[in-house]
Amino acid sequence: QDLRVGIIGVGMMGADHAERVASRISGARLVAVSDPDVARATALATALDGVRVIDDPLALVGDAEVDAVIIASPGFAHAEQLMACLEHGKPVLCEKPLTMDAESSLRVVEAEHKVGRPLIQVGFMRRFDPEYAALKQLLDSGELGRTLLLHNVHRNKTVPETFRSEMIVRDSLVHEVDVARWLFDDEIVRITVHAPTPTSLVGEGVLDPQFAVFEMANGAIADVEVFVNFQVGYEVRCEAVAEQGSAAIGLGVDVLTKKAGHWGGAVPDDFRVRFGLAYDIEVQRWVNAAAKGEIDGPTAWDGYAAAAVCTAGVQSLQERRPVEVEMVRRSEVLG
Ligand code: ISE
Repeated sequence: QDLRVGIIGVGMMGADHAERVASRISGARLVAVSDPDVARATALATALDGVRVIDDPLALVGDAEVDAVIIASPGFAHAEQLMACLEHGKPVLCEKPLTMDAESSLRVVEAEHKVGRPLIQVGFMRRFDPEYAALKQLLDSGELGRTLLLHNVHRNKTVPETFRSEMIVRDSLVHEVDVARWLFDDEIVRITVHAPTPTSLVGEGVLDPQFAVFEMANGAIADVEVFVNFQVGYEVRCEAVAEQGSAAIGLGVDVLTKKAGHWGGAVPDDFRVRFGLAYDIEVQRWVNAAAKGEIDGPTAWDGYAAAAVCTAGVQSLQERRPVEVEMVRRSEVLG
């Protein structure tokens, strides 16, 4: 019996997941979609066989024919939709950010804890990217000694005009927040977000690029350049520096081509290409786990921790100073 999946939000990412579930994921069937843009949802449902449009996202969550939910709506809509999934006891894969700030994320973590079993998986897909996974494995093996530093680069070709300075922190930088927590297996205790004079290619008041420094509880440091209007294409790199060596991923070394006086390779346009395989692996593993009522990936706690760091990050950006991350202790909430 296939897992019957409903998707809330069929913008860029939701539509990508819809296509993925409908065509590439085994053991799952897309049965319903919901989007405030009903025409968009209807067009998508019509193109795929056997998919219903349910106007109200909360009705989709409660629908008897929906076993599990993918939330790909904008971040501000997540809290309510996640709570509904918990009420109905339905496994959910929620795109990042979990919610818009630390407080609301903590409420989600607490509500899930009351349910008594993990139902929420957060869409930090980089953990499933074969390159990142290999880096994690290498660092964990101890072969390079203790990891001291991470250098990260995160560039988008362009973003919509609605993507303001705070979104650069909450929607883009948040990935490196998760990567740093995951690779170091540690919490971030302080964050500083610097902003050089912005590129002239963004709207008034948008701070792009940004340069962030994360200080880990164990004393390690990660730096990140985020530049979401890079113009060239989508690039994500990470270099770990350890006591006995370094390791880098995301160098884009694919097929090196020489053509008409040039040499090089392709730069992808966006994350759907660069992380296509990561999303496939993420969703397949989520489906396999959800069929058993489980999750298999970043948890609501990871979403909360990332939200707490981003809340401090936005403050740092506004006040131009290092900001301590305020987080409750894990044992206080989860026992
Ligand atoms: C987007 O929302 C994502 O989540 C991508 O993974 C990220 O790289 C991009 O910067 C965001 O705009």
